[in-house]
Amino acid sequence: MGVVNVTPDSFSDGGRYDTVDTAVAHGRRLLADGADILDIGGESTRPGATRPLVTEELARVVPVITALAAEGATVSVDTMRAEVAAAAVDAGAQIVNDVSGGLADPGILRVVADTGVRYVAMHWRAHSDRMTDFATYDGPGGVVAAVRDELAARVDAALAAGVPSDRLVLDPGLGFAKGAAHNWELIRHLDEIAALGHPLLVGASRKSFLGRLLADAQGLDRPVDEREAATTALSVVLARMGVWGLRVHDVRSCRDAMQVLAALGQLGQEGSE
Ligand code: PMM
Repeated sequence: MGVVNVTPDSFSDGGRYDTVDTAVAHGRRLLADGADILDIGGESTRPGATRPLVTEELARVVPVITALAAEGATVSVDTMRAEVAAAAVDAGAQIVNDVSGGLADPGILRVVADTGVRYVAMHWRAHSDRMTDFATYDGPGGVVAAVRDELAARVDAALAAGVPSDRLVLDPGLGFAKGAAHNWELIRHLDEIAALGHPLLVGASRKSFLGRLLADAQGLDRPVDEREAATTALSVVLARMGVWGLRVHDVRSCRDAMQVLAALGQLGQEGSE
């Protein structure tokens, strides 16, 4: 899954594709690089970000989705808002990727149920301007048990709203109300999230826990655009763990790595998206 952030302020690529033309061109490049899905979003969720108006979000994503879906791309819309999800599906999106798992705007679950699209429910606790206040996991089982149980509750909410079970994909939400140690712990124990019985999507690409891992001798985090090799290494590990989808910025290097795995017979039958 290739990322198309139509935003002025995303942490990794904010401002690079924030017009319709640059975003569509970027989407085409990701498809040429081998993306199976384009994830198109108009709201930055980097820590501390403030939210755009609904009208702004709609104006950012709808024309880009319309253009790329018309060219045959499988599009997911990265949104927490029911109104944006509905307009995106009208414009041709086949997947709703909701980083809040239905908590930010519960009406999104009804949109998904009514339209029959696939739904990615990510683990989330609060909007980006406050999420670092919620990065505590003191209960028994720590972060893994908490994320598993909170995702199970989102599955229940989606099913109750009429979303069929086979339309659900789950995501542990790396970096969302989680510190670096939480992210690594979740990756190590991803099988416990997979045990909920739904395919998994994971977004690790260029995130700050990789910048922390690769910090220099002065303790300065590795810059965002120099985390690609670590991202690719992690993509290989995640694919071998059997995840359904990898949400990445550099599709080409991820795809190359998947081809190496496939050549060695080490990719699951469905492969990773
Ligand atoms: N991460 C970001 C945005 N959307 N969606 C899902 N399902 N999973 C993620 O981990 C995720 C996401 C933030 O990263 P970005 O600013 O590079 O888009």
